[in-house]
Amino acid sequence: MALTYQTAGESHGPGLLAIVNGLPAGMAVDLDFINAELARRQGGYGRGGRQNIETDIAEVLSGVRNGRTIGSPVAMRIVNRDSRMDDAKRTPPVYTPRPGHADLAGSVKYLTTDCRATLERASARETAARVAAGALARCLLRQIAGAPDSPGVPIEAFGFTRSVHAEVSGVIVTEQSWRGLRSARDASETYCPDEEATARQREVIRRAKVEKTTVGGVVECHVFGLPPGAGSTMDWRDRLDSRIAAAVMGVQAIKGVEFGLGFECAARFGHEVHDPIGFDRSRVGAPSLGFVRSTNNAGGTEGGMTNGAPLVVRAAMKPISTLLRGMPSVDLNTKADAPSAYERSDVCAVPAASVVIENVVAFEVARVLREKFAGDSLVEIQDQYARFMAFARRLPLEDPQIEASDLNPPVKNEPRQA
Ligand code: EPS
Repeated sequence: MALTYQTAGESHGPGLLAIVNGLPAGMAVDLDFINAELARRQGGYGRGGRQNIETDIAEVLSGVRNGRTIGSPVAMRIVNRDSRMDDAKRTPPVYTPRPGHADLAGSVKYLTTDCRATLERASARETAARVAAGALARCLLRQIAGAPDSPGVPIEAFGFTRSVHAEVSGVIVTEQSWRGLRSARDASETYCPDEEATARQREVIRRAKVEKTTVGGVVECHVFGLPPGAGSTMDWRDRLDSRIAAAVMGVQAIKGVEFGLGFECAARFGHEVHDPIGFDRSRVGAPSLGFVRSTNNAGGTEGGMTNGAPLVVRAAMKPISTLLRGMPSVDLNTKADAPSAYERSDVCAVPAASVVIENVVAFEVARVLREKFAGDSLVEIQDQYARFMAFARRLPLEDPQIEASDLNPPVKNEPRQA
């Protein structure tokens, strides 16, 4: 069954909804984890006043019984405390579109000069619902390798702020270091696991605020514990990298996405780009099956599939388009020049975007794993996962059919009694 999600809701409407379909039955739902991710998304230096009003908590409306999924769609609701969309005084029409926002294109699309309806849905408030969906899918990632008789390594995602404006952190993230870095990230006001870079990033955000402008940056996400072979090379729509790119580009204010070395690989020779393949017998039990790469320029994906190395995705976020200083624009009613509208907003939402990207990337990973390891219940999926890993570790299989029956003895068909 396909793992999918749908969100609904406006920034100043009554609330947001996320509906996740295709989760197996029997999966433990860690609501504390989901809510911790929602709280993290609300934080970070540079956020505006809205986050002092909201307390994002996911309320599960369906699909869960006694803390476990039952196979039906899981609907989650996040209430908007600042709900006032129908109050014309507090939420007036907007006639001067903000350059960089959905205002102009959306108002023309819906044949109105009021940008309000479009901007309410275009608002990045909606990312709260995507974080809830992604964090729910991460419960599956953490349990998929957990077959009772052969427990494996849980699949974990780790996102952080790489840069704000030109203030870049050189921090190196590895399979060994990421858990420690996660604590450093959580102690950082910009969600960057590098104290010195955090101070520089904080300063550039502060400066942007003083100058009544906004600032963007780059966020990075790593996914650990992935086996090779998830995703597909057979159809461009099923490639893991194309799905992740679509999911990441679908996040508000994201203008670019890259994997591993990314755009830099275009300026290098082949031998300087491709990651040499080695084999380490002592690591056969790892999710990578013992295949080792001295570099990870591919970012963990080759041919649209995981290759056993950690997935590394980066996304570039533009500065938020609501500027206190305004930008040249026109009044859509009169067509006369007028500065763009200002509404309370964030100066920088790069830290929040690192949480969003971490969760939307994780959802796509869960989606391809769900496709490879089918079944209606978690135990079936865990069993398939363990079986696949067992086969892969035994490669080369002499005759896959015989090997398969070896692992799974066929049920004998007794001749029917007359
Ligand atoms: C946003 C404008 C601001 C942000 C909002 C995204 O909202 P408001 O106008 O109510 O202050 O705070 O983001 C969120 C509310 C959120 O939870 O992330 C926009 O126009 O995109």
